[in-house]
Amino acid sequence: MSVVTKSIVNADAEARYLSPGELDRIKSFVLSGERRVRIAQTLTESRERIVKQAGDQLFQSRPDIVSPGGNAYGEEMTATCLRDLDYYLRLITYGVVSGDVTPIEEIGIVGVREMYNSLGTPIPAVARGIGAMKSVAQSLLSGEDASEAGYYFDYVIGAMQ
Ligand SMILES: CCC1=C(C)/C(=C/C2=NC(=C\c3[nH]c(/C=C4\NC(=O)[C@H](C)[C@H]4CC)c(C)c3CCC(=O)O)/C(CCC(=O)O)=C2C)NC1=O
Repeated sequence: MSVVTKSIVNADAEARYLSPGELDRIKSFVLSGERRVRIAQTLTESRERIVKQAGDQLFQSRPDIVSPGGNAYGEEMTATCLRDLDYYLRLITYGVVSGDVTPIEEIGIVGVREMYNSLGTPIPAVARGIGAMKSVAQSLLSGEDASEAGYYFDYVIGAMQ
């Protein structure tokens, strides 16, 4: 939910106008809109490159996961692993656009530890893959945009600790 939707839900629950504080937060959300959309566009346009380069970095630093017995061993499993990275990049663009981690949390974080544990997927390696996507993505963005985007990557990485 964006700060706009959230504020309206809260205000209407009390049948009141939006408070000055809420209007201030909405103002900064609106003013940062162009930047957030620009970041999401760059991430979306560069998604293949970001996922591929991050995957290469991950498999170089953790060759065990793509070796026999590894969770991402074999063409199909490796492709599924890259697909998961792509899923998280997509969710990160949702977060960037809405200025809120809630969509990332609801779609990709709730229950994720249990899921990966049941699949035998090493969670620290997933976190490392997200970290690699972060550095590739940040290399494609200007300073301020890179740090804004970094916040959402860090949120996913933190949730996987
Ligand atoms: C949008 C929200 C969402 C997420 C996050 C998601 C993840 C997800 N990853 C899965 C599998 C998987 N995920 C991985 C990922 C990896 N293995 C590794 O060693 C690496 C560290 C890592 C890649 C970075 C692999 C290899 C599988 C297949 C495991 C198997 O079938 O045994 C599965 C099981 C079903 C399937 O194969 O599709 C789910 C549900 N699905 C969703 O709908």
